[in-house]
Amino acid sequence: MSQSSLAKENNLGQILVFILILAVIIGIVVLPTISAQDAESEAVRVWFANLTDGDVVATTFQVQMAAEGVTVAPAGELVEGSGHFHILIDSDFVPAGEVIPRDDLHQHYGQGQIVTELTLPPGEHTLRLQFADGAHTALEGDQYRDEINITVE
Ligand SMILES: [Cu+2]
Repeated sequence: MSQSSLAKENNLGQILVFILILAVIIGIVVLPTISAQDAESEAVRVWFANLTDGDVVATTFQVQMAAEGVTVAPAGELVEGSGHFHILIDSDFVPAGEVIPRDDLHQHYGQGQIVTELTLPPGEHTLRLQFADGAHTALEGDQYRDEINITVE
């Protein structure tokens, strides 16, 4: 083996070691930071706590609402990361940025309630849970929504 090809091989070895060290640094420092950020943005969730899709319930039934990553608070004040629940009965979600209407099919829980009772006529119904800010404005993203189909007997 000539001296010049030996020198080339040494260089290649150094480059490989350098790449390996770089990969380890990325693995230790960069990737956990990225996944921690993901976890943070995924942490918000709202859902019907005591009902699941396909449930059969009596005409009058209890509904429990749960939230994770946001604070349930009375309406009136606009506080980042907080808001209140709405149950939409057989009605589509309100688009993000729009104010949730107030009528029989759009129930506001503006005292910060997390449990309520509904009375519905027998048949199949779709319940949508929508979390909105202190001014009743629907928030962006599926994490602020839940949807179930139930049968009322
Ligand atoms: Cu509201």
